[in-house]
Amino acid sequence: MAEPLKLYYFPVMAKGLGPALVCELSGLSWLGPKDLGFTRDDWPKLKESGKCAFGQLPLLEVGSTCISQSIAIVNYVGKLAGTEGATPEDFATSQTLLAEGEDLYAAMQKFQPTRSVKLGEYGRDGITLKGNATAHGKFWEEWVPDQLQKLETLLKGKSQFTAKGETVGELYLWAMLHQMKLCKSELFSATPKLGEFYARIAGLAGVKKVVSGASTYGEWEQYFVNPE
Ligand SMILES: N[C@@H](CCC(=O)N[C@@H](CS)C(=O)NCC(=O)O)C(=O)O
Repeated sequence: MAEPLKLYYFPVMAKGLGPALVCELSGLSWLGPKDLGFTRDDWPKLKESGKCAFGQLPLLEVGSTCISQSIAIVNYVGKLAGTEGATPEDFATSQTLLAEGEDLYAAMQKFQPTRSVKLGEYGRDGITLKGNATAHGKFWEEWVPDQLQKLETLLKGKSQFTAKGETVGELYLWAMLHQMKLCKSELFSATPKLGEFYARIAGLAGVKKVVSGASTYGEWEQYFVNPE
């Protein structure tokens, strides 16, 4: 039997949830932090090992191959498992959704508080300044609805973006939408088809297993939080 894929990340959803979902729904054998026995205390040693090309997690280790960057990780798993989109068109759609997932995540980083960084505070890098309350308000009132409407249009009246509906791009996008929905429960009130997409993916057995903390990944902490 092939060696399991090993996924290392912290117990926060942030950039871990997408890769974990993609690994679980790949049908391939994989190990996450819980079963690898990897905790935050082990991070300095792993960082020093040089296995993480950019000194950051997530890291996917496959035999002697180490893959950094969450997008590369999910694409690698998609290629191994055949979940990258069966046709050139579905492949392109999956890639589009990966990029959109990254845009949503980057925007959340700019405007939404996290467990450790409040509105208007500098991030851990000491350079990035989180938006203030006004920016936060505009983000949810203007930017987010506009992005969701564009995704609604891309769905063309369906509840899946591709024929299979479970490509790596769809799962990665879902991971970001899920983190947004935890901050705003009525997220899909103006985009019913996107709401159906969200609910359909949420109902998949593998997704339930990962999100509930019952997978090899272990339990999750919410990363983005609402202002106090
Ligand atoms: N572009 C990278 C970003 C990864 C990233 O920002 N990782 C952070 C956690 S979300 C990290 O490893 N922080 C710990 C550190 O820098 O020491 C990706 O998508 O994989």
